[in-house]
Amino acid sequence: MSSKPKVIFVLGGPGAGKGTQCTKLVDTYGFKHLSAGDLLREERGKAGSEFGELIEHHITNGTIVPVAITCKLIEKAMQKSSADTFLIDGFPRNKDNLDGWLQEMADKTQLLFVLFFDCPIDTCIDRCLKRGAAGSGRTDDNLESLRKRIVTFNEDTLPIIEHYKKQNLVVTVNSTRSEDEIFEDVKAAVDNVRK
Ligand code: UP5
Ligand code: MG
Repeated sequence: MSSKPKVIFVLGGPGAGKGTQCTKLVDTYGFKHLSAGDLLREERGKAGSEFGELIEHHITNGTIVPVAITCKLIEKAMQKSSADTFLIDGFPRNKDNLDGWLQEMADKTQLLFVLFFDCPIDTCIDRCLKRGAAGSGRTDDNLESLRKRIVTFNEDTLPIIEHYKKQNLVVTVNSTRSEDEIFEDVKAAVDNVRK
């Protein structure tokens, strides 16, 4: 058996429920959850970070931060943890991300599968706007940023999901239902690869 850290990529449009379902997976299986977006927001907030402005620009415009920055943050966070399985949430989201991961991290990890939360655009927008109205503080929970995030998802991230579908590595979960109903499918997907 491989002793490399195991990885599950978690993908889906903005507000599809990636973070919500990852929290449930952490509670049930003890995986380590690494949201690439959270890592970038944390780096943006660090005093003196040389990447703060660049990250903020990409986040509000719904575009994607260069992989060298994101991949390094993920690698550092993985090194800090002793978990054997990592949920990498919101990454890889374009070809630059995928190429960077393949170059730097693929050999050091074992990809178990890609969990794809399939969510209609209207639901994505609705959830993120509600979260913004409830005081998320996220600079991209507004209609203007959301429209851009959706375009980026359709144009740049869907091809990555297609790439992994060709390798039979994608489990698609309909994420319009209740959190608990969705989680039943998520657990089944995880249990299936751990058999
Ligand atoms: N909610 C969740 N599930 C629900 C359900 N079943 N029914 C009803 N409501 C539900 O959920 C969103 C909201 O919906 C919450 O209020 C939740 O309660 C509710 P959440 O679980 O937070 O969804 P998630 O898919 O995690 O949404 P998020 O907004 O985080 O997704 P994004 O992919 O847009 O955001 P992320 O943080 O990953 O990235 C943000 C930006 O960072 C990107 O646009 C990009 O600019 C940058 N980025 C990079 O450049 N590179 C990266 O690798 C990653 C990010
Ligand atoms: Mg999230």
